[in-house]
Parts: sequence; structure tokens; C-alpha cells
Amino acid sequence: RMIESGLKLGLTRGEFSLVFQPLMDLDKNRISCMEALLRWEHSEMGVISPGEFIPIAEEIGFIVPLGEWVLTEACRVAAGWPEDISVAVNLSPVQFKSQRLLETVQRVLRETGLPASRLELEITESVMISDSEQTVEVLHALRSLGVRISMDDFGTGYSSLSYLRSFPFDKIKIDRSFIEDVGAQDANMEIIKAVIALGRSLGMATTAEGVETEAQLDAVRAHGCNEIQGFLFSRPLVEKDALEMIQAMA
Ligand code: G
Ligand code: G
Ligand code: MN
Ligand code: NA
Repeated sequence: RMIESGLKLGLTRGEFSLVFQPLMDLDKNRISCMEALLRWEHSEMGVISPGEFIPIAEEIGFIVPLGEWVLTEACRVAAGWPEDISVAVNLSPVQFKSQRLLETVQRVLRETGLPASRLELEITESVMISDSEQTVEVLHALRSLGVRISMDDFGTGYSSLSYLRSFPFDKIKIDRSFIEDVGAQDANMEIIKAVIALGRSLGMATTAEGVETEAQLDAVRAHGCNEIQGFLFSRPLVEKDALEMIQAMA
């Protein structure tokens, strides 16, 4: 497959880049974190979406070096931001299986000078499924470094609630499919309310993903959601624009 052979070459040729999407703290009314999102512009095929190339990179194990590049680049960029702004990095289940994740995170933090407290690692429910005992051990070890752990796309996997029991996440990111139809579907609002309440009682912050309208913002805010992320506030931004936005909001 063309994508497969293109991945390695793409990394050496500098075809990958990161964009950053703000997470807004609703109490403080300012940016708390920026989520790093990977982009690939192939020399011939043009822009290829992560939804297409990440599954292939996972399949062939290339997500390990690619994920290390993402982590390094995200931490390097974030080290230049004000101290109260964190960076969030998405991790694939395959990176958890690779054994060297913990060492890699330690090394990258040391090399970039980013304090561990300013790094959030986002994992999905599929990470918890893969090999939960070993995964939970690695998560605890990462947490002891001072890194924070978020459960991404919450509510889309199979038995979300049991994962909240196996590991004390710092943050729950409510999947945008629940936010999308707020207003149109009452059940979604009830689920969002319940997840926010659950997060609060377990000591986990909640982020509403995919907030695109004022009505959605008002709804999640009214129920005590801590953060929002979505096109209403900002699309993912290139490094320079992300810094400008941070400075404009400070
Ligand atoms: O940014 P976008 O909506 O195109 O992302 C599509 C999917 O790819 C999302 O599920 C997102 O979490 C994932 N993704 C984006 N960047 C990364 C990355 O650096 N690593 C991993 N593992 N997934 C990513
Ligand atoms: O799976 P994860 O939550 O990491 O995916 C993040 C992806 O969600 C990013 O690729 C980003 O482009 C996308 N995204 C962020 N905000 C919005 C939004 O408001 N609406 C939609 N449709 N997608 C969004
Ligand atoms: Mn994410
Ligand atoms: Na998500």
C-alpha cells in the first residue's frame, strides 16, 4: 500500500506536522490546554487524514516512532507557552504495548524541559481493553511522574464505566456524539449531566468535545462541565496561530 511505504519516508521528509486545538476552562474563562493533533501532507497524495493513516501506522507498528515524534514536537512547542497552559497528546493502544512508553515520556520531558504537570496524555477506551493489567501499571507509573491522564471519546466504547473503576483518570472527555444532538435529543443531555456528575463525584474533571454552538456551550456549562473544546471556540491551529491565540487570551 502506498500509505504504508509513504509513512516512513514522510517522517524523514518532514511531511508531518501538528496543529493545536484549545480547551477552554469554563470557570476561569481562559485556555487551560491545547490538544496536539497530527497532520500529514504527502508529497504526491496531498493531505491524508489521521483517520486514514493512524490505523495503518498502528497495524505496521510505525505508530511507535511516529508517536514519539508527536510527543517530542508537542512538548517542545508547549515548553514555549505560558506556565499555566498544558498540552494534550493522544496515545494509541499500540504505544502502550511497546514497553518503552514510560522511558520515552521521561526522556522527552527531560529533553524539552516541559514540566510533567503540563503534559496530559489522552487515551481511549481501546487502550484499556488491550491488556488492562499492564496498561494500568503503566498509567500509574506515568501518573507518578506527574503527568495527567485523560479518558478520550468517553462513552463510545463498550464498558466505559468499568474503566473509570480500574484507573483514576484526571479528566473525562465526553465524546462529541453526545454533544452534537443536545437540544434535539433529550437523552443526550441526560447522559451528559450524568457523566459530569459522575466525574465530579470521582474527582475527575469533565471536558465537552465538539462544542459548535452557543446552545451546546450553555447546556454543558449549566450542568457544571469544566472545559469545552470545539469549533465554536476554535478549530485546530498551526503552531504560530496557537501561540497568537494564547497571547491574545492572556
Ligand atoms: O484531528 P482529527 O479529527 O482529524 O483526528 C482524527 C482522529 O485521529 C482522532 O480520533 C484523533 O484522536 C486521532 N489523532 C490525531 N492526532 C493523533 C496523534 O498524534 N496520535 C494518535 N494516536 N491519534 C491521533
Ligand atoms: O478523538 P479525538 O477527540 O482526539 O479527536 C479530535 C478531533 O475532533 C480533531 O481532529 C478535531 O478536528 C475534531 N474536532 C474538534 N472540535 C470539533 C468540533 O467542534 N466539531 C467536529 N465535528 N469535530 C471537532
Ligand atoms: Mn483526543
Ligand atoms: Na475525543
